[in-house]
Amino acid sequence: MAELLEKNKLVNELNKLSNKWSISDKFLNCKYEFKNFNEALSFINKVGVKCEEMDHHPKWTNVYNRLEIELFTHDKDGLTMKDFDLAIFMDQEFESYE
Ligand code: H2B
Repeated sequence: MAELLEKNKLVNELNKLSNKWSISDKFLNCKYEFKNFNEALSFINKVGVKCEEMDHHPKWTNVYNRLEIELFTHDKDGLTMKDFDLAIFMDQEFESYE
């Protein structure tokens, strides 16, 4: 089971992500913007498969071409490497939508 990350480790991991990510309270947040709804939906479907494989599920809100994501490890009530591993995967996937 992934462990809660300490403050200095959080900053270190955040620096590895695109600048679309930020940490607020105990959540890792991101806003992606796509060309249109279809692209956003395609991203959600692709990343959704990975989430299921990882057994780690985001809270996300889609409005047309925008996708707001909140990552958090419920079992630990905070952020763990699972959140950052998923965030890196999302950033890599997003590159093909830019
Ligand atoms: N997703 C997220 N984001 N955090 C969790 O702690 C979590 C999850 N736990 N998906 C998983 C499912 C857990 O409830 C199951 C039983 O493995």
